[in-house]
Amino acid sequence: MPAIAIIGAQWGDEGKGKATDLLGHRVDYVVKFNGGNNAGHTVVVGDQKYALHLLPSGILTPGCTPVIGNGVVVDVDVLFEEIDGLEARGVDTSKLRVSASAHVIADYNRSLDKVTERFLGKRRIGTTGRGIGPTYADKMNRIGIRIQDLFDEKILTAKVEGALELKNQLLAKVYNRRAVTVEEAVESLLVHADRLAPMVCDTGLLLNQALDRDETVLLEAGQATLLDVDHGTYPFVTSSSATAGGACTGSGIPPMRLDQVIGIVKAYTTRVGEGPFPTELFDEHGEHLRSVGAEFGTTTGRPRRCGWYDAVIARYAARVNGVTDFVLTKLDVLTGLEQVPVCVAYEVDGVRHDEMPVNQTDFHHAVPVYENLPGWTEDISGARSFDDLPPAAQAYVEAVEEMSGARISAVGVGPDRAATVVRH
Ligand code: 2SA
Ligand code: GDP
Ligand code: MG
Repeated sequence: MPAIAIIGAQWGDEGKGKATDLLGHRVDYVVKFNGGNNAGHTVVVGDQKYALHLLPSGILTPGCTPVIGNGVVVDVDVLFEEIDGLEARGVDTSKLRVSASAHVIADYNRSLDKVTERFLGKRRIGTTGRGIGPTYADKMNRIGIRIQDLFDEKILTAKVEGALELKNQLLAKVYNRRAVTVEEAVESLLVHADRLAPMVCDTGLLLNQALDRDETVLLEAGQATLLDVDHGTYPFVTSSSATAGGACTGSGIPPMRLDQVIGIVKAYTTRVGEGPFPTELFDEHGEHLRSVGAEFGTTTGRPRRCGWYDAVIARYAARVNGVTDFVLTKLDVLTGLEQVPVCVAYEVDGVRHDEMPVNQTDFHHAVPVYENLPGWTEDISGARSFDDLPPAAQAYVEAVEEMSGARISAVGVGPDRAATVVRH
């Protein structure tokens, strides 16, 4: 399988990091293609726990080359903090390659993200405050700073001047903040330039040449389908393309070279930040999922909103991404529940919807139609084959598979790399 994409099928935190890490030993390159250090992937290897943000999860697999693709926005300070943190724990990061065309998160965009959220008040998005939105806005506005600009101070200064022209007006006139000087912005952008230089290359060329040699490339999404700027619950989304299409634009690998799209889907649903969430629970069941599932942001520590599995969303993700296989994660978290409701459709103003309503207002009013599936009490964390699962857990997996539009190839039964039931 030369090119495989791993995509989040819900609102993120489905366990993409673990899935990527699991496949790591079979692949030559792992590519992050969207987002930045808003992402948080927790990977557990034996008694070691790693929280990755900007670095692709493949960095933990010796022999695998991690790549930061052109679709990523890079906070260079965070990049080196993360590299130093991993090196201190004995992880070799020397193979890392960074796209010359990736955009850079400047200090002023980090500040703008935070100040905009405060300014929006009740209309805030609930961003991670990492400067993601303003940096992608600059990219689309064609006033962004790219990695390659960091190696020519004259060009960088001219670009920063251009970027700050409007921004300083906004900061001063709307947000009542002091203006940022070109000199201070350039100085902070250049802090790590020398250290960064040897890692930078044309990653699109690198990856296509690897595919020409029949090597395997794994494209790892940050965030997820419902947070995608085009296909998500806009405006409560991130600012990048987190779906399979984004895997191509964010890496330079053409669509016809993608062989497999793996959708990662949790056995229930979570969301962090604002925005609609039809199956959200506000009772003791929601509390159960949050505490047993340890549902707290990997990047910000925010408690995640929790709810039942939503098959409408899963079918939507299967369609938008062309999912060939699902990995159903965190099935163990459902253990002990008498019954497990699963949302099979919505009702909006008395009308049944089997597909995601295209109109955002309808989605805000969607009332889940539930089917109740029997629960199980047996500890499933030691299961390694489908037959090891109790009949009710097997039936849950089969029912969810039937509803969700693609086969479930693996099931997660614990955070550890090994705690996985492989079916196909
Ligand atoms: P941003 O910062 O502009 O990307 O925020 C916009 C929306 O995207 C959501 N978002 C996320 N949702 C889930 N997980 C994410 N990563 C971290 C994690 C989050 C954390 O793995 O736990 O630690 O809080 C992530 N990143 C962005 C965000 O909540 C906004 O709704
Ligand atoms: P990502 O952003 O999609 O990579 O997901 P996160 O790492 O933010 O959140 C997923 C969390 O669930 C992490 O803490 C993982 O260690 C954990 N996890 C992944 N798969 C499983 C599983 O099958 N069972 C349990 N109990 N935890 C899991
Ligand atoms: Mg996460």
